[in-house]
Amino acid sequence: MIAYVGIGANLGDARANVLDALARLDAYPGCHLHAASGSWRTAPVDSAGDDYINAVAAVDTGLDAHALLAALMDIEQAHGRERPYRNAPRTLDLDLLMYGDAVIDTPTLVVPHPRMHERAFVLAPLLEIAPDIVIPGRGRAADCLPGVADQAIIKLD
Ligand code: PH2
Ligand code: MG
Ligand code: MG
Repeated sequence: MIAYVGIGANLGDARANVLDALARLDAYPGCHLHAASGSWRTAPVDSAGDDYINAVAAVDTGLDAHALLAALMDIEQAHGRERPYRNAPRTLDLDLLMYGDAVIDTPTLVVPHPRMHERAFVLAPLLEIAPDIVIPGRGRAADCLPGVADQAIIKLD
């Protein structure tokens, strides 16, 4: 199964944290990194603090969606993630964006991520590694880009 994971950080050495998250996803039991976007500097959306560094990973995994979510939380914890309030600045945030073409709606996990189609910091890196991807229930990710054109993002070298 190919799952797409959104990676974000805006606390500490955010750029290094994003790269470390990619390495940890590749090393995690039952997961392999299939593809990774570049890093993007993005203005905070509904959130305070510094600009974020964002990326998206495609993970080839034998884990089911809930086990993968637990793996993501495990990796966040390895970076000392704290949650003092909603959308607080964070050392590392890993969001399960898509799990194949599955539609999942449980109290602990909603897939596709309900806001991914309205966030440039998700769509731009996702389209780098999956230009033709369709978000179940939303349509082609590329068609969502015009709706987020006002959000400031810059691809880093
Ligand atoms: N994550 C959020 C809220 N706002 N803004 C940017 N630019 N990047 C993020 O990763 C992000 C955000 C909640 O997880
Ligand atoms: Mg998030
Ligand atoms: Mg999160």
